[in-house]
Amino acid sequence: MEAEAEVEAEGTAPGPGGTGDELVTVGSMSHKVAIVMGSGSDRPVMEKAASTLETFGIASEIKVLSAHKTPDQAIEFAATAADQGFSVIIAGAGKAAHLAGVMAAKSLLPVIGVPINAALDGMDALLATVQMPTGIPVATVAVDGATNAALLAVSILAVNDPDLTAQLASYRVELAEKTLAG
Ligand code: RP5
Repeated sequence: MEAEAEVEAEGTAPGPGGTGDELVTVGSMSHKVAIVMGSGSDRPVMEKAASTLETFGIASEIKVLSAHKTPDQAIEFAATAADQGFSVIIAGAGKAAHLAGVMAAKSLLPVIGVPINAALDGMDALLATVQMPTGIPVATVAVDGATNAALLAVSILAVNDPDLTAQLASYRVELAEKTLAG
């Protein structure tokens, strides 16, 4: 009950349209991350974001939405993502990759862009994702960098979540140990 009150106070409870069933409680906080991609062909890369979030106990929902093929649905999702209880949007797309930009244009949530290598070694998608005009930022990770996108989402969510911060610190310690072990 106390935890519920805290969640409501923080404004992270699901809004209208969100069932709440997908939410996973991390400490006293609940987080839900949206993972959107321009095509089903992006799924093998973008599923790494979902699995990374899962290791931190963070719920995610994967959706295929194209800035070009399903623009109305993409815009509708971005415009309602916050009300659906999402705290961060991770958007992956290849080629002329406008999906992350469209998400950022229609949502005030932090948007993390993943350029997908679908052509030209991903350079086309990298530039399309990272070169946002001033005022509408997309935090862009490396080509096919879905794992880092998830870790950046964890960092964002951890700012007001000490338990998640502790998990992230443990992750970094393990990473250092693995690196030193060669
Ligand atoms: C982009 O074009 C998608 O994000 C994908 O990376 C790429 C190829 O899409 P498909 O032709 O496989 O649908 O829109």
